[in-house]
Amino acid sequence: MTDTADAVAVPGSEPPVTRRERRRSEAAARPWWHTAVVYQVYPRSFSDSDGDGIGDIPGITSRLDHLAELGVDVIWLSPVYRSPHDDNGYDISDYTDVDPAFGTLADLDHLIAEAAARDIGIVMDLVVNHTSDEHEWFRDSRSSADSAKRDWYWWRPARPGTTAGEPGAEPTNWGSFFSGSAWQLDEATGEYYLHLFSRKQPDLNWENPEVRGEIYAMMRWWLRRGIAGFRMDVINLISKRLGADGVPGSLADGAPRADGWGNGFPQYVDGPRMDAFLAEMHQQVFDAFPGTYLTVGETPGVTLEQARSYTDPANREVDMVFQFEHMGLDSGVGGKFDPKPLHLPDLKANLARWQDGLAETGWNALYWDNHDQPRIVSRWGDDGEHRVASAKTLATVLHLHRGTPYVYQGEELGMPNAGFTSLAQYRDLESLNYAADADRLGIEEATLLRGLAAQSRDNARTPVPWDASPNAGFTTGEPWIDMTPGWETVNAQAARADQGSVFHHYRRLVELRHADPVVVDGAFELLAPDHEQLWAFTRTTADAQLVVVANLSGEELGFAMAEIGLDGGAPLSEVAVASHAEASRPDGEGRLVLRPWESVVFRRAV
Ligand code: ISL
Repeated sequence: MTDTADAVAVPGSEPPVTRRERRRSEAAARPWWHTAVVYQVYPRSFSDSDGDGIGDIPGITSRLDHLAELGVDVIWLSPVYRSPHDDNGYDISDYTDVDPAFGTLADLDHLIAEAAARDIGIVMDLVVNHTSDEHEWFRDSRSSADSAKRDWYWWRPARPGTTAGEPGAEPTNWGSFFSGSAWQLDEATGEYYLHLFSRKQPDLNWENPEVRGEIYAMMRWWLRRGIAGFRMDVINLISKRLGADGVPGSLADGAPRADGWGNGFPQYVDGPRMDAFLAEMHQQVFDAFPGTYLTVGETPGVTLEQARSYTDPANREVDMVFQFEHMGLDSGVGGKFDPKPLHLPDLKANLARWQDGLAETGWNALYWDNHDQPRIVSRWGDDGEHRVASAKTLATVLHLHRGTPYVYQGEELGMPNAGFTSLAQYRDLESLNYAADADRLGIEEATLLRGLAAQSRDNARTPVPWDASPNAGFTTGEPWIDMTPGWETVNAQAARADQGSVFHHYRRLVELRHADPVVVDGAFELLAPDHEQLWAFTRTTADAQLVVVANLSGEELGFAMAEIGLDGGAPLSEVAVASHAEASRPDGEGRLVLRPWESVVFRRAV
């Protein structure tokens, strides 16, 4: 068929353009981050250049060729700002300087330049729901009730009729994300300050325009250094119902949680001024610069409806958000440290719901792992016999959904969980606080260790294994946290040398996304939703279709294409990417048998 025969009338265009031309111009109008793959670096554990056992910025720069070979477009850099490191850098004491443990601003400029030379942009982590209690703003704010910055944070007196400091005197019953109350009494003034995370992470008061002005100025300062955007930490918590001007409701207690504290979510998740704050930020920061930036909001508890509004381009708020619904599917009655087995249809249905929900408006961020989650191959794959195949297959299903995929360091190597067996090995404050609470909650040590081994954030925070030399080439010193066992064989050098490795599979997935517009644009349709081993779906554009079939089990899996709604159409003969060197294909009767944890992506014309 010629272009002319394919002509369609496009309103407002004269003369009518061809379908192919229209696709071309739509592709040109597509934001660059639609075709991008983002790689998250957790600096402390990536690569150590100076032998102090802590990863640093020169270490990252020295490993850029690994990322260039993988083909990723963007690095999301977890915090490298000055910090007392109560929460590994998510407690910031100076937003415009680099922590000495990680290097200097000059090192960071060098990283930005070296990454740019490889066509890789740097996205900074924006942590502005809270600062460190050692930030000068908070020092000033806490110095006296009359401080000019008092109102930059949330200070409240003890509950009426109580005495400050006594149990139950906290302004509300809200529990922090990291165990205990979300309020901390400050003896100097006898008032409490709000900290949704650790007590060293006081929440900023976004109602105060001076606070917002400082944050926007800081963001512009970073954009001027040549970064590609921001990942915004817990950004949907910045508008709070705390009796601020014009905000209804205040200081309401929340429903009890498993640990006895109250759940304050309704008072501070997606608060009344969220849209206004994000739109103002967009206008004050991103509109002030030419070019387009990647913005991704981390949004615990976000609903699909809220996400659609946050990511609707017409609202000019953020490009995409990290949703958490799928991360909760294996939480048991006691919460995340009391995990239960995953029921695969729930996971498929959840991601499909988000695909459908953001198909017309908005955009998805796709992830299995980050620095807060256990390793996906251990969580929902098989980190024993089928480690390689299951890591590849989990990668395939995720990357073939519509949205921007995020790869967390080490995920591309199929790294398993940390394998810690004693409490002394843990470093993360969330895990340590939980352990400290275990007695009070009546949790026995064996149960505690099982919960942590499955779900601790430290599972993702062990050093990246680079080669088979001591400490896997991560450091010449003592690593700040134990290595994940098995690095002698599971390491980047070995993976790069093996075309059948998880690394090369990720590389092929990235390459496919860059080469094939169906991966970016294709409409998503889930097949066989109730199947408990098979994850199958199609991605379809006007001229091509991808058929994804994945066996999410350690058993061989046979089925007829017709059974999953795939009768007819062009034959499935072209394999776009597959987990095994020799991909299984349907036989003459349309029956396909997949090996344990095998996945195949077929491509055909429509
Ligand atoms: O990790 C979690 C649960 O185990 C989440 O509740 C997590 O705390 C939440 O998603 C917010 O995460 C972000 O902000 C925190 C920081 O500790 C996390 O590392 C960060 O990703 C506070 O800044």
